[in-house]
Amino acid sequence: MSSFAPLDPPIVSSQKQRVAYYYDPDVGNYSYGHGHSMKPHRIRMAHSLVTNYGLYKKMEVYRARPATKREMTRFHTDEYVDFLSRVSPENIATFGSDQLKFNVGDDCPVYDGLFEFCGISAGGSVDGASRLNQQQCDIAINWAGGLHHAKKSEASGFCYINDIVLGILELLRYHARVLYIDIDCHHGDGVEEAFYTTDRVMTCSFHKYGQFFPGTGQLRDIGIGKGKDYAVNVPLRDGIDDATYKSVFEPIISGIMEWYRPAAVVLQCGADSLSGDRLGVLNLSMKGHANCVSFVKSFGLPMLVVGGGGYTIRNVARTWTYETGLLLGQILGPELPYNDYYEYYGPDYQLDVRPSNMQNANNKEYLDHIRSSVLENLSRTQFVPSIQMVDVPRDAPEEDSVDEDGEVSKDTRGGSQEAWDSHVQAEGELSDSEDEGEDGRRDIHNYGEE
Ligand code: LLX
Ligand code: CA
Ligand code: ZN
Repeated sequence: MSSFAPLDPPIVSSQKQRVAYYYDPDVGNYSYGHGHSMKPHRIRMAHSLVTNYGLYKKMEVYRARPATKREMTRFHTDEYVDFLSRVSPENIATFGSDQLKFNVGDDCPVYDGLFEFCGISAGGSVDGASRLNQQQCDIAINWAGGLHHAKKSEASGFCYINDIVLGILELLRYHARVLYIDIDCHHGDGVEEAFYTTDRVMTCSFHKYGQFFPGTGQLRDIGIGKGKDYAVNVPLRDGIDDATYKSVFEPIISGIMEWYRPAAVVLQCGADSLSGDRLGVLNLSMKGHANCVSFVKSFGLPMLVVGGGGYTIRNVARTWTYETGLLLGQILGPELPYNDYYEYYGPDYQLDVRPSNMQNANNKEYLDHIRSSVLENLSRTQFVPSIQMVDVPRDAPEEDSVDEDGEVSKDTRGGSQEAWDSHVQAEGELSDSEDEGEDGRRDIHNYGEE
C-alpha cells in the first residue's frame, strides 16, 4: 500500500512519568501443558530483557499481592471463582458437568497452579489500578495481565480470570470514564461484554475479524442501552501493516479522546498482532505495535498497560521490553544485552521484529469505510456522559496482612472492603451480561463474515 506515509518516529514525551512495573518471579514456572501455545515463560523472558537493559533503575518494580477470591468476585461469579480455586488435574474428574459449564478442557486446561497463576495476573492489574487511583504512579505495567476473553462465569481462549475487567472496576472507583483499548489480534470480547451496557467505560478493540476466534467484534456492534455508542470495534482482514494500522488507529483514538474525554486509559498490548506470530495473522513490526503505545501515552492520562496474547515468544519479549522503554521515555538500542535467554534471540540478537512480505487484505476503501463509520458513531457521543459522582470514601488506613509464610505485607489496595465498595459507581449501573437482551448480541458461534 503505497498511499500511506511510513511511520513517523515514535512520540517520546519529555515529561518523566512515574512508572510502576509488576512482575512476579514465579510467573514463568506455570505451564499450560506440553504443546499448548500459551507460554507464561515469555513474561520471564521479557523481564530478563527489561532488567538487562537496566530499566529497573527508572521504575518502581513490584510483586503484587495475588488477587483474592473476593477481589475476583467483583466481576466473576462466586461459583466460578470457587470452582477455579478448588479444581486441579488430580481432582477434575470429580467435578463432572462443571467442566463443560465453566468451559475448562482443551483451550483452557486445568493445570497445576492454575488458580495461583490467575491470582498473580489479576493481582498486578488490580494493584496497578489502585496505585493509579492513589496517584502513586502515572503508568502501571502488568505484562502478566491482558486476559481479555475471560467471562463472568466461563473460561475462554486460554483466559480464566479477567484481570482487565477487575482493573477497570478498580479505576472506576476514582475515575468517571475509563477508556479500554485492545491491540491484541483477537477481539476483546470479555471486556466488551462486561461493559456493553454502560457509558462509564468505552471499549475499543482492533482485531482480525472473519473465520477467526472468538468470532465477535463486528463494526455494527456498538453497545446497547446506556452503553450504545460506547463500544467500538475495528474488524481487520489479514496482513495489516504498520502504515495502514496507524491510518485507522490514530484517527480513531484521537476521535475517542476528543468525544469521550476519558479520565484514565487501559491499554491491552496483545503481541499476537505482530508479524510472524504463531497464532496471529496480522503484519505489524515491533515499531508499528509500539507506535500504538507511544500514541496512547502522548495523551498524558493515567494509564494501565497490560499484556495479552503472543505466541512467538522471542518477539513478545522483544516488543514488551521495547514498550517498557518507551513508557519510561527511552528508546532502547538495537543490540540485545546479554540476558538469561540470550540464545532465543539468534541469529541476529537484535531488538526488532520486522514485517513480512505477506499480502495486506485491508485495502484503502475498506479502511476508509471502517474509519469513517467509527468516527460518525463517535460524533453521536457528543455529550460526555453525565456521571453522578458520589463521594469517594476516604482512604481506609492500610492494613498489614500476614501470608502463609508469616511474612507481613502492606495492603496497598486499601483496608476495609466495605468502605470501598459501590461508591463512584451507582448500584446496578454496570453491565450484568445475563440481563442483556437478544437483540444487542450476535451469534458468537458463527464465525461468519460481516
Ligand atoms: N487473545 C488472548 C489474549 C490474552 C491471553 C490469551 C488470548 N488468547 C488467544 O490469543 C487465543 C489464540 C487462539 C485461540 C484462542 C485464543 C492470555 C494472556 C495471558 C495468560 C493467559 C491468556
Ligand atoms: Ca484486539
Ligand atoms: Zn489474542
